[in-house]
Amino acid sequence: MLEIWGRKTSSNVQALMWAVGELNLPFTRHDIGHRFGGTDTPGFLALNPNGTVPVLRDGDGHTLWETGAILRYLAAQYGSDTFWPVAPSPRANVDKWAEWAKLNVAQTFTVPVFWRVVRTPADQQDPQVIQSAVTTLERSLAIAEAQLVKHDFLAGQDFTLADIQLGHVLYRYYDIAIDRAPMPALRSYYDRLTQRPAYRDHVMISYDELRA
Ligand SMILES: N[C@@H](CCC(=O)N[C@@H](CS)C(=O)NCC(=O)O)C(=O)O
Repeated sequence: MLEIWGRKTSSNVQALMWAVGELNLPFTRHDIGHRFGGTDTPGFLALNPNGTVPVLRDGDGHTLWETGAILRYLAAQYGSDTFWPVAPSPRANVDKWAEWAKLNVAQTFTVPVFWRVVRTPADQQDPQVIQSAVTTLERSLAIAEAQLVKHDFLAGQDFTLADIQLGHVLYRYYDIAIDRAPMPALRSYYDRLTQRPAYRDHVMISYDELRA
């Protein structure tokens, strides 16, 4: 049984929970972080000295933090050979796109765009700064668009760990009030993700409680 610490409105927790849902794994989850607090207690800091969510423990195994490492653990332990290939070369291809999506999409979206639009009071928002951040983000999304013109998923024809790292960002990207560049293959990919039950359960959830 997986034990997970982290509020469900955290984008990193959402990536983890989406993977847990796709892999059909039983879990218990504790609401920790943001309005729930609890990340600065000695007990939690003993689990994760960074005081961040998510944290995962699988049975009697190591306590894990860092979403990318947690996802790779779950994929290696429970994923199929298409979700996380065993052979080093196809695995590295999936890993390359997963790492790329975490660094170039999630990190250029969450704080630079989402926080400025949703977690900043309207009278403190700077539309030019937001637009510039969206432009930076969309330079990376254009690379995803080129991939998705060629095949159904980010790293190839199969749903993989790389789609978790890219796709968990897209619900908020398409939901918030910004001007978006047209990217038809990305939009169609997102529409297909919204048909996946685990995506609906763990990613497409309200972020109202995060609003400034
Ligand atoms: N590099 C870490 C970042 C973790 C992180 O920043 N988590 C945020 C939520 S997405 C957090 O703990 N925020 C404080 C809170 O929720 O109280 C990872 O990828 O897991």
